Amino acid sequence: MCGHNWIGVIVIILIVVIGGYFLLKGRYETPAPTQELTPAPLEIKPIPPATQTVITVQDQETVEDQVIIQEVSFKDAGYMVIHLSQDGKPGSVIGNSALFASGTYTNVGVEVSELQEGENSLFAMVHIDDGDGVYEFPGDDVPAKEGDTIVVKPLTVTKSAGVVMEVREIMVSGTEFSFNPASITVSAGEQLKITFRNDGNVIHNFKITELGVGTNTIASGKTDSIEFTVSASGTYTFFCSVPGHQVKGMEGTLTVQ
Ligand SMILES: [Cu+2]
Repeated sequence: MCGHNWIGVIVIILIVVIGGYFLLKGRYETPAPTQELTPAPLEIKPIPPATQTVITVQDQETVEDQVIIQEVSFKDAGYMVIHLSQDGKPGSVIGNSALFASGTYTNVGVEVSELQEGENSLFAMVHIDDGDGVYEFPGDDVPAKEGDTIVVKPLTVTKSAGVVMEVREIMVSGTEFSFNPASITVSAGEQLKITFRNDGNVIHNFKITELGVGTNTIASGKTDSIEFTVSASGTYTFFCSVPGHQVKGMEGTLTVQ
C-alpha cells in the first residue's frame, strides 16, 4: 500500500468516528424538560380552636403605648385585654385587642393608653365576646375562666422615652475667598444640618462632592441649608464650586470621626 491509501483510510475512520459521535450525541441528549414555573400552593392552615384559655406573657420594655402578649390561647372567641393594677388587683382597662377566634396566637400586640414612663404594673386578661364582636366591658364581655378561676397574668411594662435623633446644626459663612469655619468635625452617623450663609459680595455655594451634597449657589446675604448624615468616618473637602473660588481659598475640611 502506498502512503495515499493509508491517509485515505485514516480520514474515513476519523469521519466515521466523529460523525458517529455527533449522531449519537444528538440522539441521546434529550433537551432539558421545560420546567413549569408553578408556585408552590400557599398553605393556609386554619387555626385550630384551643381547648383552654392560657396567657403567656413576660415583663417587657417599650417606647410605645403597646403591650405584647407572647402567646395567648382563646378557648372561646374573645379579646386580649390589659388592665391597670390597682391595689395589686386588675383595675381599669387601658386597652383591648381586636376580636380573636378560638385558637392560639403568638405576639399579640395590644394598644394601650395611660402608660407612665417607668414601670407600669398591669394585668393581661382574656375577655370573652358575648357574640356581637364588639368589646364591651364593663358589660357583657366578661373575663374568661378556667374552672372557677379568671385567666389573668400580671406583668410589668417599663416605658422609656423614645430615642429622639438630634440634628446637629452647623453654621458656615462664606466670603471672598474663604469659609469660616474652614474645618468642621462631626461624628459618624450624626444627623447634620449645615447652613451656609453668603457673607461675601458675589455668589457662592457650599459643596461636598465626595458626599454628593451641596447648597444652591446663592447671592450675597442669603442662606441655604443641606441636611445629611455621614456614616463612614473620613476626611471630606468642602468648597465653593463657582469657577475660580476654590483655588482662591474657598475650601475647607469636614472631618468625620
Ligand atoms: Cu464662591
